[in-house]
Amino acid sequence: MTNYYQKDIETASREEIIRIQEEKLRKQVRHVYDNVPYYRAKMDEKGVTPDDIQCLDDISKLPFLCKDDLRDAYPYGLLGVDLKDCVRIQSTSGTTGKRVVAFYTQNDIDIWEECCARAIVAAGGTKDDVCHISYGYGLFTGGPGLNGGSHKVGCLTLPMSSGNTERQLQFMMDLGSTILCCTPSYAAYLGEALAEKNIKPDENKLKAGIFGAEPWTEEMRQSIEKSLGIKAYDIYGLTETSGPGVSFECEEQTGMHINEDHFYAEIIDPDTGEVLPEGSKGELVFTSLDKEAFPLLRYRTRDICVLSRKPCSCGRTHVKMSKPMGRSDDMLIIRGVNVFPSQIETVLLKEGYPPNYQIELDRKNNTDTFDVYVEMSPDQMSDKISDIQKREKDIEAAMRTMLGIGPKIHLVPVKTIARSEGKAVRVVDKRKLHD
Ligand code: DLL
Repeated sequence: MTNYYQKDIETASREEIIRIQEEKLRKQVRHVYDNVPYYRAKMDEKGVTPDDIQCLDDISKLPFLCKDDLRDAYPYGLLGVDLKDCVRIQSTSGTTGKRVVAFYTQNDIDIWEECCARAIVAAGGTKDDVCHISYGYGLFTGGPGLNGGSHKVGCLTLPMSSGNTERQLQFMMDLGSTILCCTPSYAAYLGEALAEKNIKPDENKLKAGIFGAEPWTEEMRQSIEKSLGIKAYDIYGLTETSGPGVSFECEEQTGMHINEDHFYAEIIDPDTGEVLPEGSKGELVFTSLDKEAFPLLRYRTRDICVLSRKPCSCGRTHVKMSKPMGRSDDMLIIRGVNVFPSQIETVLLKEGYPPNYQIELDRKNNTDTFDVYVEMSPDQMSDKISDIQKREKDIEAAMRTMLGIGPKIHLVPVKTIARSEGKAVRVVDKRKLHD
């Protein structure tokens, strides 16, 4: 039987969802126009007033917001309420440029935590669970968001934060963690660390994992499920829209339900900005329908995905987004060919390698070089150079078929590639240094 955290709204009819969205949208556009001069100027420039926005289709009249706007308006320019009414700040994990700083009222926090609670319940969470949270705490939204959601569900919450793998494993085993929340790359690492201690997947009490904050493939899902003996669920979100819990997977695992009573999603052509019909692949754009402190309208996420309204066997009626297939700004262009790191991950896991790899790009004699360092598992290690060389050639051929371009593969020994406790660093692009 499917459990829901907020059944009425999670299974509401389409008419009801549209009614709620339109009502909230009208109010939100007015709120933003009256309280956020930065966005009001953008609306004025486009000649749109709040009265022009009556139904969902009217949303396309509104201007977009993108990361550059957030940088221009940093830190307070997009605030929708007085600072004294805010109770929290969170920020992105970005390492370049100015970080995005997001603000929350208490009401914003409550809604955010409810969204995370929906995700935990969809992954089978109840108040009988021990929810082990290894997302980073602090400015990053992962730890605080899932922590709040876990409290709302009534789980026994273990605020582990990331790092100190030894202690993670000890608490997991001693306290009987049943749900693990962290990045997929850290989940893979924890699985590896358990195996090194000769702890078999069925010796831990974990039943489910809620993994997100970075792209991961179906192959990676299977590998984590096997190493930890769990069912692995995806969760998506971004700091700009509050954090994790914008969308989450249910037991059907054919996409993530977007919490449509709080976020209105559109797919646009990233080049022209044109809104695309359902089922098209394009850039995901979100309008937060009820955020008070940081109410972004038509925010361009840069994440490329597809939306689907096919009925779901779990009974939830909210639209589903596919796993992000990449970001319009982190798609790699190598010798003119578009490559997403996720395609490389798919090939490697299909070929039986562990999910530890790093892509290195450089430019020599005006040509891109494309190297992929891939770790072998202990049983793949070999003393025979010819064995390794053959395997490298096999992977190169599989990559060429998938990508249309062949990287140079370097098989490296176990533990050569740095493990990540948060988001994994998959790409090192040295070409930028020479530009
Ligand atoms: O990563 C929020 C989060 C925390 C989501 C914990 C899920 C779990 P940011 O640091 O602002 O926020 O990064 C947001 O990460 O635009 C996507 O490109 C990427 N991302 C987030 N979740 C997923 C996912 C958090 N499930 C950016 N799959 C987003 C693929 C994801 N990419």
